[in-house]
Amino acid sequence: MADFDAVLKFWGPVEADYDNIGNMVLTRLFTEHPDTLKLFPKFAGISQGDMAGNAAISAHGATVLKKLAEVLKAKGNHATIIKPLANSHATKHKIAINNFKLITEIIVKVMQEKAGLDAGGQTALRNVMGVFIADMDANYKELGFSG
Ligand code: MNH
Repeated sequence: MADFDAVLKFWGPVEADYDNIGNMVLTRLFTEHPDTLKLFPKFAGISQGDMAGNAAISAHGATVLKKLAEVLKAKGNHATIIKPLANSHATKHKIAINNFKLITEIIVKVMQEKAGLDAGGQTALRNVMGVFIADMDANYKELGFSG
């Protein structure tokens, strides 16, 4: 089975609860990698203990996961989805590529816990994110962003 489909097989529980799963992904990213929080000016001042119940974090987590769903459902034909994303993350948000590797491992763990993502699904998700990150990086290089 193609990696995109192998991940989509486990997407139901994520899709059913974008706000909560999205919050879990970002809260865990900010907790395990505190420097990533500094990249989000709009979340400045939110303490670790308040993250789980923070509506703005839930809303942004949902935005990220919905965009990831678009990428998964495009099954490789994602150039037009990735281009504006690379543009904003390079030129506006200034997010170095390594951060996408960090969030990949967080999404793997959260989907393992909340969606039952099994070993095959975890490998498939890492593969999909590897392609996503390589394509983001190619766009970053075109833009001259060294991240
Ligand atoms: Mn990210 C905004 C998708 C990973 C930091 N991100 C957005 C937006 C989408 C999005 C959609 C809103 C539209 C836009 O500005 O382009 N982001 C993703 C996806 C992944 C992702 C699909 C990976 C999966 N983003 C990351 C990572 C970081 C990050 C990793 C940093 C650690 N993103 C941002 C910041 C914004 C943003 C900062 C702007 C937030 C705001 O102020 O509204």
